[in-house]
Amino acid sequence: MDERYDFGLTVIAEAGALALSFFHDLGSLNVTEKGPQDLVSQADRETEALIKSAIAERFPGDAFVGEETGVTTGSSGGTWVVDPIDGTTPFLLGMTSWCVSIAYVTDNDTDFGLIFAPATGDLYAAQRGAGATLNGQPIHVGNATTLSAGSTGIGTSNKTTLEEIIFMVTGLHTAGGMLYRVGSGALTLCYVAAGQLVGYVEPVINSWDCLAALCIIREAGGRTSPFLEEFGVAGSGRLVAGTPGAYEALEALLP
Ligand code: LIP
Repeated sequence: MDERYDFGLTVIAEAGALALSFFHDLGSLNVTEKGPQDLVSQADRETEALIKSAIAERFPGDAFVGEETGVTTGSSGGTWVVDPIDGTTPFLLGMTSWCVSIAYVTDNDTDFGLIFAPATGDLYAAQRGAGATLNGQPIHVGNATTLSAGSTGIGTSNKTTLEEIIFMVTGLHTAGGMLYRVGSGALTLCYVAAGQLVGYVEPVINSWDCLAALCIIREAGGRTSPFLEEFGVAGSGRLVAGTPGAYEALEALLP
């Protein structure tokens, strides 16, 4: 496992450097629409290709799930779950809130999660049972017991209904909370791990957007909904994560 963790650290640094080189030359990017408000560019595709080919070369028996290339089955029992650029919209707008996200899963549990935000240089990392770090320093969730104690991240995408948005925002406002959103679910979840947000909720999020960050939050002392058990390595569905004391209030924000 340590071999894969160390490899993950190397490959996320390389992937982040490649994505950053595209970020510094946004004008030359070929951008297409996968759906309403859902963009993809050469940067997403080439960054995923770099990660996927490095894994296939080093661990040919491992399975792979990536936002841009879908599922590649394996024989080892391990699966890499990758979002090459989470926060594609802020990335394409020249904003810094985007990241590379890599999780490694065995036996229906996440062994480690790595999230690198190249534009700021921040690396969030956690191995199951070993705690969570930001740039090598331990991080912990906050001690909020109510939503009014701080801000809460709310995720939306073209899969979110108007009713769900109204329900979440009404609940948060009624509870005295504040809404926080920067366009990257993975990175916002890391802010929960670092004690900067009370929690995060999203009615439908993809595995590649959240599995790495959920491992980081749990290792930082937070509570998360059982996303992997409920939806699997390549699934999507509801997500609740936050401080243990505010978890139930966060859960009540989803219809
Ligand atoms: C998106 C996230 C967004 C989240 C969406 C979606 P993308 O990913 O960053 O914050 O709410 O569910 O997954 O398209 O930027 O990789």
